[in-house]
Amino acid sequence: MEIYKPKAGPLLSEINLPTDLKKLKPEQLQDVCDELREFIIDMVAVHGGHFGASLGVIELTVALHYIYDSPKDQIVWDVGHQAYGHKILTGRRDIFHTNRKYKGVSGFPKRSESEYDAFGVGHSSTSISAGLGMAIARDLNQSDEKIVSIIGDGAMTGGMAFEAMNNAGAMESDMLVILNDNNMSIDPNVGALKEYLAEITTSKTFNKMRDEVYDLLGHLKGAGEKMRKAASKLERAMTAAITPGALFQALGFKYYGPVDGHNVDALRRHLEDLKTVSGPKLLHIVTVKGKGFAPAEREQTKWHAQSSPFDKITGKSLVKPNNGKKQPPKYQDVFGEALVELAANNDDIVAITPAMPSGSSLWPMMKTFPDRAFDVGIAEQHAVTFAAGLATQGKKAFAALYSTFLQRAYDQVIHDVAIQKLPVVFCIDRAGLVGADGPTHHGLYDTAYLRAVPNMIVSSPMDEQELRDMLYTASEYQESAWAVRYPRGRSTGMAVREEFEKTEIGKGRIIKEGEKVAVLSFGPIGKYVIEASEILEKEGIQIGHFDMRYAKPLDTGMIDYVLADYDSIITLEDGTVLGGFGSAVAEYAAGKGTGVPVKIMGVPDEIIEHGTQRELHDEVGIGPDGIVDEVRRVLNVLV
Ligand SMILES: Cc1ncc(C[n+]2csc(CCOP(=O)(O)OP(=O)(O)O)c2C)c(N)n1
Repeated sequence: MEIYKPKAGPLLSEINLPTDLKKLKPEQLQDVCDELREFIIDMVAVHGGHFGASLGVIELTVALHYIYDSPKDQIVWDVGHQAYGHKILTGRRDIFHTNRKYKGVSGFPKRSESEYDAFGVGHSSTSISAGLGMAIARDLNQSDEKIVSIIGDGAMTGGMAFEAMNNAGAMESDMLVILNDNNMSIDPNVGALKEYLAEITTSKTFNKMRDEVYDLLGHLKGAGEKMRKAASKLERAMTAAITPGALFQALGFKYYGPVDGHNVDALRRHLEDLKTVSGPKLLHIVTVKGKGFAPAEREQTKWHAQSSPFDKITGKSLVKPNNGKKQPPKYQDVFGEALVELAANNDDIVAITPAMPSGSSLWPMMKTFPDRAFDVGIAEQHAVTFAAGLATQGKKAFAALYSTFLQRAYDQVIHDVAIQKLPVVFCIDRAGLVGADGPTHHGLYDTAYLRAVPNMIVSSPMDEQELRDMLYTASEYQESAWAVRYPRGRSTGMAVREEFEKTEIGKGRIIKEGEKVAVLSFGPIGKYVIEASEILEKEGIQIGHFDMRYAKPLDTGMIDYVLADYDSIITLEDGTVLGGFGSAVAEYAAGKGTGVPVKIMGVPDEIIEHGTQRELHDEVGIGPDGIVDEVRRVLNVLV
C-alpha cells in the first residue's frame, strides 16, 4: 500500500534546508508558518504522532531558523516532542511521513539522524544544562556559535532546569533560553511557578514598562556600548523593582518578555535584537498549545498526541478502534481503577504522579479523592522523596511513574525509600519496549536496577487479575518498598473478579506442565509463551510454562522443581538481559550447581529504536516466533 505523503505548499516545498528559508523576505514568513502548520496537521491526521506542542511553536521554529545559522548555531529543544517543524525545515520534509514508524524518522531530535539536531532528547528539562555545556565548550574553543535552549513551562518545573539556570547564571556564558509558556504540561501545568508565570503574562503595568525598556534596548544597536549598558542597568533595576521576571534575574539571567509567540515578525525582531545582548538571557514567549487546529486548542491534553487517523477539519476520529468492538482495558486503567477501589477502603492510601495524571490514569483517584492524590509537576526525584515523606507518617504512598522516568529518581529510591525501609509502592507503567516513542522512552532497566536494591519487592503480573491482586497485597504490606511493573497497552480482556485476593509474595504459578524445556516468564510478555506453546504443540513439542510473578523474592521452590524436572530453562522478560529477572534465575541455578542450562531471553544490550511494540519484540527475538525458534534450538542442542 502506498504510504500517504502530505503535500507541501509552494513556499515550504522549496525549503530543503534553513538556508532556503533565509532567502525569503520577512513578510513571507507568516505564509511559511501557515504552510508548515498545514503540513503537520495533514501528516499527523493520517499517521498520528505528537501534535499540540509542534503546532504551538511553528512561529518560533520559523523565526529561529530564519535568524540563527543552524547547524553551526546550536538549537536545543527540550523533550523534543515539539520539534516536527524543526525537522521538516531541516531536510526531513520528504521523509517525514515515516515519523515514528519502524526504521523511519524519530519522533524526537536525535543526533545520529541529523546534524541539525543539536542534542538528543525525549525526557524533559535537559535543554538548559545541555545548552550551557555547549556554551562553555564554545568559550573554551574560542569559537562564536550561538546557543539557544528552548524549554516549556512544564519542563521548567523539573529541578534540572533550575540546577542549570543556577549554574548558567553564575558562569555568565552567552546563551539564550526561550521559555515557551503555554500554561500546559501534557495535562494542565501545576505549581507555584505556573502561578508566577501567569502573573507576569497578565500584569499590564509590567508589560507597558517592559515594552518601553525593550524599545529602548531594541533600538540601541547603533547607539554604542555605553548607552546599552546604561539601559540594561536601568532595565534590570526596573524589573527587579516591580518583580516579574525577578526569579530569572535572581538566577543571573536577563529577562525579556512576555512576547506573543504567534507573532512571527515580533519573534524575528526580538531574536535578532537579543543576538546583541551578551550573557545568559531568557526570552519568555506566550503560545497556545495546538495553535491553528481548533479541536487541539480546545482539548489540549487529548491532542498532546494522536494515534488514530482523524478528520483534519473537525478532528473527528476516522476509525472505529477494534472495528467498534469493546477493547480490553489498558493496564494503566486497570491500575487507576483498582487504586480508587483500594483507596475507598483504606484512608491512608495516597497517590503521587510527576505530571502524568492522564498517562498513568491517576485522574479517577484525583477526582474521587482530590486531597489524597498529588500531581507534583515534572519532578520524578521530588515525587519519590515526597512519597517517602508521606510514608514516614503512616501514609500508604502509591508512586505512579513510567519506568523510563523513574530512572531519574534512582538515588531517591535507594537513599530515601529503601535504606529507611519505607513501604512505598512503585507503580511502574510503560515497563518494557514502548513502541513508537523509541529508545528514550523504552522501560528496559527497572527490573535490573530495582532488583539490586535491598528492601524492595520486584513484581510483574501476567494479566489484569494478577495486577489487581498484587496492588491489593502491596497496599497492605508494610515491611518494605514494592515495585509492580506493567507495560504500555491493553490487558488480556479476561473476566476479572470484583473482590481482591491476596497473592502469596514471592510465589509464581504453573501455567502449563511440559517436557524437557521450561519457559519461566516475568510479566505480561508471558502471553507470547502461550502463543509459542500452541505453535510448538502442533509439532508435538510440549513446553512447560511458569508465570513467575516475582523477580524478587524469587520463587526458589518453583525453580527447584523446574531444575529437577526439566533439562533446560528459558527465561523471558520485557527488559534488559543484563541483571534482570533472567539473571536472577541464572544466579540461583548456578548456585545450585545442577548444570541445567539457563537461556536468558530479553532485550539485548543495545539501543533499540522505535517501531510498534510487536515489531520491536520480534526484532529482538522475544515475540512468539523468537520463543519458538529458541525452544527448537535448545531441543536440537539437547538431542
Ligand atoms: C522526565 C520526564 N518526565 C515526564 C515526561 C513526559 N512528558 C512529555 S511532554 C510533557 C509535558 C511538557 O510540557 P512543556 O514542557 O510545557 O511542553 P509543551 O508540551 O506544553 O509544549 C511531559 C510531562 C518527560 N518527557 N520527561
